[in-house]
Amino acid sequence: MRLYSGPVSMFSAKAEIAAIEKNIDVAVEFVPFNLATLYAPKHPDVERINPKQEVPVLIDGAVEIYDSTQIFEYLEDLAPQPALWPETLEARALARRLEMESDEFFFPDVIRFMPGRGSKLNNNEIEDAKARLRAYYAATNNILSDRHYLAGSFSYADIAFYAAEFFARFIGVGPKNDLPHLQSWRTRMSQRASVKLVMGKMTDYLGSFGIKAEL
Ligand SMILES: N[C@@H](CCC(=O)N[C@@H](CS)C(=O)NCC(=O)O)C(=O)O
Repeated sequence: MRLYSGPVSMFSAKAEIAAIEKNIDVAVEFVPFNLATLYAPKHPDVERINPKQEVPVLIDGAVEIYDSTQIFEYLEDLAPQPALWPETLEARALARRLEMESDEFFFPDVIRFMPGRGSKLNNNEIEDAKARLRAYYAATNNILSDRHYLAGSFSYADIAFYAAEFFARFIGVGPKNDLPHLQSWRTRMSQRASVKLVMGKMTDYLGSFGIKAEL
């Protein structure tokens, strides 16, 4: 199995963490990337397989897929144990909802603050995005007030939000230190071997450019 990834691709990190959690051997290959020109030139396999020309892209024999959430589903079908969607219908629905919201609602606001992008926002847009992020952190802290993981058992929802929140923190729009359940959850997550390995690589990469990131 080959996973095309990028050294600061949080979507690819999601896929790699999930594969490790499932004890699936995966060869991770970084596509051309640098902090100035980003993802250029495109890797030929990424160009061929993903019409959006984004990583992650996964090849497993005849299977060629892209998109971190699609990859989650494939890994779950391939290696059902340990299960990374919760057991009950309700908890599974919640995990899927939170996984989607992290990718499609939370992260797009985070990425607005990437250096080079923020300058395109006017003051109102910046304040609105910051308010949405604060609300998201508070809501997540509430969810975690009676459980160790977002949908009860450790799931893809946790992997997705950890990767996105890591990104938010290193670009300076992470949560304040007044959300204890969120903080405990992060500590719990950062102690997982999969997270240490994958996010540790990203931390080292960023550190080599003087950018401080922390698990
Ligand atoms: N919805 C996609 C998003 C993937 C995505 O945005 N990938 C970024 C890197 S994290 C990318 O490859 N961008 C290519 C580009 O900016 O040219 C997923 O979940 O995999």
